[in-house]
Amino acid sequence: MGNTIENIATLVAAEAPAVREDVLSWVTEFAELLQPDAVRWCDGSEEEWQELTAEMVAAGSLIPLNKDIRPNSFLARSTPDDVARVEDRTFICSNEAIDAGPTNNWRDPQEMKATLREKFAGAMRGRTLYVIPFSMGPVGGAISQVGLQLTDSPYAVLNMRIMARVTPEVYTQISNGADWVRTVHSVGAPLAEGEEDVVWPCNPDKYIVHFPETLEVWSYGSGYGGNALLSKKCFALRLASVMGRRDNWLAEHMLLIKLTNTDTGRVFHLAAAFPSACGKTNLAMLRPTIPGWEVETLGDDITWLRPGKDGRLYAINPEAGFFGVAPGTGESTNPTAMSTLWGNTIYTNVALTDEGDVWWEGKTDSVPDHLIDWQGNDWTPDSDRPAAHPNSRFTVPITQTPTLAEEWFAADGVPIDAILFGGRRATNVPLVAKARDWQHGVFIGATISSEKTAAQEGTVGELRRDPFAMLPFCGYNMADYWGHWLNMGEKLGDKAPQLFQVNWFRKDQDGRFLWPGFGENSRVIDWILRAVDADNNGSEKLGEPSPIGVLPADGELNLDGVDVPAEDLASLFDVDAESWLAECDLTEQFFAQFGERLPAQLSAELEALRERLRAA
Ligand code: OXD
Ligand code: MN
Repeated sequence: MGNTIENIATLVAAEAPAVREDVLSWVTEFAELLQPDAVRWCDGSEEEWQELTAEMVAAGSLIPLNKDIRPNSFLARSTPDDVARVEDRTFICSNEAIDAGPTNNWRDPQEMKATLREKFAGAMRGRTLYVIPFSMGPVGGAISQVGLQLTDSPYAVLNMRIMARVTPEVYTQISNGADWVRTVHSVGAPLAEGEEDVVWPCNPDKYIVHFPETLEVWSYGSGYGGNALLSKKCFALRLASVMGRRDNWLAEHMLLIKLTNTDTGRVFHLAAAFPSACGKTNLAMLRPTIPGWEVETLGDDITWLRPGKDGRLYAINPEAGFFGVAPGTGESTNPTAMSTLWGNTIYTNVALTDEGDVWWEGKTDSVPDHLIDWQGNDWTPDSDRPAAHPNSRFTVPITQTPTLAEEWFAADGVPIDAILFGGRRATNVPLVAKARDWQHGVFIGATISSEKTAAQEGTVGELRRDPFAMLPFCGYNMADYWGHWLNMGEKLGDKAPQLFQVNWFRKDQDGRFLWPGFGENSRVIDWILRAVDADNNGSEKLGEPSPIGVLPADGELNLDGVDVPAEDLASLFDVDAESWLAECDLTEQFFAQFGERLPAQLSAELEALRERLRAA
């Protein structure tokens, strides 16, 4: 069975739009290897969405939700072995191991390609190969990039249509000479003649592979999230970080928001890096509890930043949708997200209600009496397992966000005033600190960490390092990445945004959070932006120096209407020299693994910090 090489080439060419020769030969080469039964050049149209959702519903792979409650929305259920990104199966295959660095899994690119060619051989038998043309950022924008994804997963096609700008204009852009990124994905589940498909095809053997020198992603075996929607973590972070270093820009794991001071009309833009599961989506949809600020959403996960003609740093959210974690998103914690999810949404691994709506832990305060859980089984509040998988997701167009800033559509992005680095720290790190300068800010970003919880491997309380929240997402040697940040700062000079460290998660000795978080974080952002404004307009500077950065001076943080006892406030900003010095020793050990690649400026920052702490 299967197609012969000759008729596969015909199959590829038959419906092909007008594309450049290198596109046609790339698709043909992979089609010959993957041996699909059919080839479909996607265009991201409404008809395509209707057709594919109908096919998937008929096959049992999507469950349509109640149209009166969630119009044009569907539920997908994965298999229990395909529910998250697989970091131990994620590889950076640079020519030299040192260029992937000690924090990435490295394999020789030629050997990896040989292994994957074997996996890919015939992997799409009985399936359709879809070609997805997508733009990251507005098509043709100054910071945007385009790519193609080959996939045998209609689920990936539908999700990509939400997460990226899928449009035939990309074919035209490529034909007009645009560089493009090559990404290939197969679930690794070929069908024999007459074999019936399963609801969620995938393969126990998974490979998420990046070739940074040739800007390619080859992904095999998984249909889930970042493993399969290659525009997201694979392209927009791992490959884009490499492209950014080459071409003088930055690809970051950051949310992006616009803030308007409603008294002065002044507008600010802020990007913020937080490790996964630190409430980025909540901050992207912040509802301030203090008057004076309007917050609008630009992005919740990834930000690309590039110096503009005026020398300032401009940013876009390259994505077009949210792939958000459902559990914990609810009316009380994030009403904006809940309104965003009114329809046109794909849910994966959440629970189904008897009315044909979705539910997950934290969605509502009351728990339904009966549900079908994420694995398709009956569920009641007495069941001893969660109804939705902890990493269950919604995929929703960003344009449905009630708080979306109109600048999300701006081709050339928004100028950035401040960048925040946050971890989840129970100890040491204060609620907010302003970096002394860019180099100190890079040191802060490089040392982002969280204490391990019982849910992670290792000793509880031990620091899990996640520099710039990029540990799983940096496509090259992390030390070179820090060097690139230092260079960018030099280039930006006095036009560089200000850098800050924040920590919403500090606890007292009994494990109680010292800061209420959520909307109250607007108080911290308020201080940050007033500090930035004061620096920019030459008025009296805010804050007072401490060994670890500039802290709000007494009375500067707006605490009107929030009950934070004086002792808690003192603890939130306490800088204990002894425990910081102990942490410096851990930082030294952490830095040591990067050997000679570690920029000298970061060792100098560590020494300077130690000196300031000893003098305190
Ligand atoms: C994500 C992550 O899914 O950071 O966005 O893990
Ligand atoms: Mn993320």
